[in-house]
Amino acid sequence: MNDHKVKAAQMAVDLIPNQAIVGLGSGSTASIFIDLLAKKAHEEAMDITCVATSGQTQQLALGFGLKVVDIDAVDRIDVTVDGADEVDPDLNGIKGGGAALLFEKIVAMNSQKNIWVVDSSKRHPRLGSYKLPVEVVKFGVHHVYNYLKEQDLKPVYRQQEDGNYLTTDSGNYIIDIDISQVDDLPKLANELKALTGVVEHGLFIQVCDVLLVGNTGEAIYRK
Ligand code: ABF
Repeated sequence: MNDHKVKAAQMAVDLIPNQAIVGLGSGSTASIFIDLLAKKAHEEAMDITCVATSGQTQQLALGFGLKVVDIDAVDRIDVTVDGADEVDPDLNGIKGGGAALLFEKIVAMNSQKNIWVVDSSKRHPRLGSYKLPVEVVKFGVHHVYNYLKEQDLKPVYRQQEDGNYLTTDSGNYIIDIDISQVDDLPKLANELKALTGVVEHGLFIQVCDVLLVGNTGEAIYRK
């Protein structure tokens, strides 16, 4: 296990109160968080209810003995702990490298507090080194692809190892785009959301409340 990820995950576990309803992120650091949360909940007989951001996370959490319920079985989510692919100084980020961006965003937008667990390699002065995932319904996907290409966003279909297009938990495709030359990211976020066929994108603007950086031990709060 990567020590930096463990440290960030442990810092997040320390912020989870008893009786919390917790959103569980996806990805490797979130998986460590889930492991450590399950251990703490067991040792301290905590009453924790969880909501998962992917099928994989749900299976993992259930395997660790956590109580996982459907998102629509709860009226609130107190806090969500998730990873990120890239984070800027304002705590805006790119997520979705694991193709779980849609459920990650639904859980995040319905959470009172969002904590991201990263190491400092994820921190960049501006977003765009990492490709931005865009989740698109299968029907008519090539028209969305062509549009993104016309916009010079260099779209690439996300593929599985067998060469087939990757399909998300919701049965959609992912197109990764290059936003390194885009200056107005909130505008791009709105434009992507307005595109027919686009279900969601991985730009998370003003969503993260607290960034926990494993290798430096920093807790950075959004201003
Ligand atoms: C998830 O975690 C995804 O959005 C993201 O792709 C992934 C990155 O995290 P890690 O580096 O911890 O695997 O939240």
